[in-house]
Amino acid sequence: MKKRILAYGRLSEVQLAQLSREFEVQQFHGLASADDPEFRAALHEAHGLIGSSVAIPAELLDEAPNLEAIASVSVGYDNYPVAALTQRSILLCNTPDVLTETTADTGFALIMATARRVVELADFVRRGDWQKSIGPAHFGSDVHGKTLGLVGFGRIGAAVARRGALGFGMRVRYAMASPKPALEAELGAERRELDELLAESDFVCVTVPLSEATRHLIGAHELARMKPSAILVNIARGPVVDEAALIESLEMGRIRAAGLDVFEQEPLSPESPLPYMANVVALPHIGSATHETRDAMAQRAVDNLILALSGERPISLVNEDAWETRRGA
Ligand code: 8YV
Repeated sequence: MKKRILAYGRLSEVQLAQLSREFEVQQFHGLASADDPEFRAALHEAHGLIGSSVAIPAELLDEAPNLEAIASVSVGYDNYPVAALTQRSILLCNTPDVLTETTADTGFALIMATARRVVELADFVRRGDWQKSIGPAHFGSDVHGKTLGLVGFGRIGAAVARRGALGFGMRVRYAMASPKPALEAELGAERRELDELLAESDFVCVTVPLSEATRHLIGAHELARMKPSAILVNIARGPVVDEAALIESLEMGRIRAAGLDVFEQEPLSPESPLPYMANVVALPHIGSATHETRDAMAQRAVDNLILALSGERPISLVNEDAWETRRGA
């Protein structure tokens, strides 16, 4: 009998057909929450899950006695109860690598857009306010030759740094990561304590994963360390930055601007002032959102799930310990 999987992410026809050859597939289009009664009921029989952007709380696992693997269409796994999954030997798979360059492109787009005030000034033209040659009130600041500080220096942080160092002649500093001698040699990057990096950087780009250790890592104290001319970019997870403290810093002119792809609440609450602030560029979590990359992520998740449910090691596995127990079992 075929194993049963629940699919709640966007998959191509080809990917669905690939899954259907192996499994009984039940699709949930537009699933907003794991609380959905139909989804909860289906969990009882499910061996695998594939999807993203839906938080799976640990309690829900009691309703999924047959679950063997989850293939998330994302690199981040803050939506999953990793310890509880490992304890039950449920494999958690993610999609690193295939989205690194695209997400770094998004980071750089935010660096450029905030520094050169691209969105604000495009709006200025759209409103018909461009009546004479612009002056210093509309000037931005240079990106090339400046100091780029990466908070987190994993795959995506390194890819942003590479763009800065090799494309824009930027000095690269990094914090919240173990020493990376190869990247130091390649990019001239230097490791700093977080406070030092914040004080030194013209652009602070947050790329660290969300965990209890990084929740509100950038708060009022950290923002106060930044130069008044500096710009904060967040392409990681909203809760890594204390949003209330950030709004206050921006309003008081304690930092110059922010480029944000992620927020404490997503979709962003209509009450949030952030999208309406002239010195903020707010994007709807588009980090990896290109046709090519989302397709590659979905394919990686499909491949991970097929391998996991046929007893083979998935390509990208978050909880190695669960694999060890399953293999030993
Ligand atoms: C999207 C992401 O949130 O991969 C991640 O961790 O943040 C994203 O690419 C989404 O999960 C895409 O399906």
